[in-house]
Amino acid sequence: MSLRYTLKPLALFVGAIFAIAPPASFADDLPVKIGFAAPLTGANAGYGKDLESGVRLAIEEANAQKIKIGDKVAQFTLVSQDDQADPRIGVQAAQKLVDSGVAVVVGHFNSGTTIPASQVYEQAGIPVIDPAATNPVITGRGFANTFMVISTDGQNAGNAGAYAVDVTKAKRIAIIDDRTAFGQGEADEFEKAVKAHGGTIVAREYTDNHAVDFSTQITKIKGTNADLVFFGGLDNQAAGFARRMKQLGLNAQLVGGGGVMDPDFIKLAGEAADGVMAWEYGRPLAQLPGGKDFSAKFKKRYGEDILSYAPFGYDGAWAAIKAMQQARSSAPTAYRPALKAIDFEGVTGKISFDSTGALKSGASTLYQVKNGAWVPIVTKSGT
Ligand code: ABU
Repeated sequence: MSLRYTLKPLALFVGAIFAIAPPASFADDLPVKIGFAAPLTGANAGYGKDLESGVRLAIEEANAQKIKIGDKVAQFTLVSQDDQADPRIGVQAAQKLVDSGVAVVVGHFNSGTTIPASQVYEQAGIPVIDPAATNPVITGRGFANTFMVISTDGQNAGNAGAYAVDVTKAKRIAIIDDRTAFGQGEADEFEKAVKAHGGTIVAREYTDNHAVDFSTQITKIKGTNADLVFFGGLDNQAAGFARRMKQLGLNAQLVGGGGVMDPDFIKLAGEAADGVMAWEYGRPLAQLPGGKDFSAKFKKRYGEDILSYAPFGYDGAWAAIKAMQQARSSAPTAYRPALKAIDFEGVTGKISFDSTGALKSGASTLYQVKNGAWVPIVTKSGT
């Protein structure tokens, strides 16, 4: 046998080894999947995509910084699921994320999907960091794997109720909600606070989150001579409600809870937007130390402005990354204690959790539409 024939199989074998073995730098990387779930289609898709953009930005930055987890450079990848704002699909999306081996989930957007989906994560032992859903039940069940980087409606709608009585001095308060876990939840918190501050509720009406005509409820509320109406629901319905209030001559102060203060409300409500108030979670981004930089970074990356909750998605992803870095592990059992004890200055403010996983020191801000723009009026700090 000639040397040529002896060496050929050896060369093929060595070639095959190099073909399948990744370069040393990749072999030393630690792949870490970060799950994300929110509505990416349907009426709430704008919120979901905005949140996803915030999470992706954090992941891209962490990869660029070559964050080390233990001795390895972490390679974070985003695994997204569209929960369509539907509780049943939300549970399926959560199970798909768990099955795909994510180390953490940042999500969801709706309280109605987050409440059942967080049970799936709890059973699987995978931490979920909620960047947007605000029903107090989310962190009220004593789950070890549920964390919130946004204030709850106990704080936000609670502030709204106290302010309506103590500062606006409303004497006859009406409430309408969309019967979702979010809208009804915040309306309940608003009502509790109004009553605790000695205010009077003259009407408690409801609609559903697909309704476009609010004539019946507005006519009833008008009949009570209400001077302030709280709307528990999201921006597009609140805009329709504001327009119809004006058409039917209900001259009361309209106040929204979270999810109303976004640019679409003003576009959709037109001139009926003027004077409307809304309570939003956190402090105005432009007033926070990293807020302006974050807005500029977001615009440069995506070519558009932040819609609403992207900064919370960004902070949620960084909370997980920092916890893994500190624990030197991406295994949930190993990094969960570090996540519970996390304490850092995010773009939305200080990120640290109380014993239930809720954001410590969450704030909320009252905005009002003036000359076609949302203007911050007052910020209430959390405890
Ligand atoms: N928190 C604003 C809207 C999302 C939700 O809680 O359903």
